[in-house]
Amino acid sequence: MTSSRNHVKKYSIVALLVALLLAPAGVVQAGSIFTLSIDGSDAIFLAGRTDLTIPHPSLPWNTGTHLIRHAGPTPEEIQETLPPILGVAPGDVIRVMDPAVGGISFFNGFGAPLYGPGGNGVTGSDLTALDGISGYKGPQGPLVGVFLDDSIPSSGPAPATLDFTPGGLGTDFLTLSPALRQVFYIGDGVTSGDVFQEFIAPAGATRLALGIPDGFGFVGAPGAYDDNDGAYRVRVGINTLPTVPAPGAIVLGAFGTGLAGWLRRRRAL
Ligand SMILES: [Ca+2]
Ligand SMILES: [Ca+2]
Repeated sequence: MTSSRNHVKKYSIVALLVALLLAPAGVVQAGSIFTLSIDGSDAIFLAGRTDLTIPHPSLPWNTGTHLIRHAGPTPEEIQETLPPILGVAPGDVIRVMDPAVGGISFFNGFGAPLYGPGGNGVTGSDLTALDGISGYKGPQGPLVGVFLDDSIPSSGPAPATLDFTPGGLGTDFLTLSPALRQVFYIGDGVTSGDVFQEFIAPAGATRLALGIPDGFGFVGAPGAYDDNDGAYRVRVGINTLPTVPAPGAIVLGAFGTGLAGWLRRRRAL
């Protein structure tokens, strides 16, 4: 009897997966939660740039598309990385949880000061666009996102730069509907009242990239990633509230490895 019930359960799961796979594009799916590790090298301005070959850290970028680097070697000699990407559909509601695990260094030298997804301050960064990806204006070095379609954002014009300083949108909005290729502040994912902020995927969106906006003094042309080190972990809910994973929860693939590290660090706190 138990065995038969288990079979029914397995078939139900298979049926659910098949239904999800067969669902027409553009239909909002049931919610999913992901754990992502964001590295200091995850350059938001390289979102979706699978056309690029990122030069060795000891070399400058060639002419054309480039991120500015330090003139000489940095202690870290970090090579920029393409930011991690999640699949989304138009109308999806994205929420992000900051479980306060890890931190990112933006300056020469390893370790402190380390910043979490909230970044530093409420203003101080004003970065220009790179090819098809918009600029960024707001707090220094926070977690940011950008929605993409299936194309490579290798050419402009980039959309307008959103202003997340107190004189603009600020960082305490409840809902935000950015355009494709328009970099947006995520921060720690909640308002000052501890309410999850909602980021709505625009028409045409198939992907969401999460990363870091950096530049010399956090101003001007994007770059200065080559002295960033460290990482932090966030939980991303698509059409559902992100939650802290329960110990022993079923996890799949690389996600499981990340979760194991996350749990280890939690226990160490
Ligand atoms: Ca830096
Ligand atoms: Ca550093």
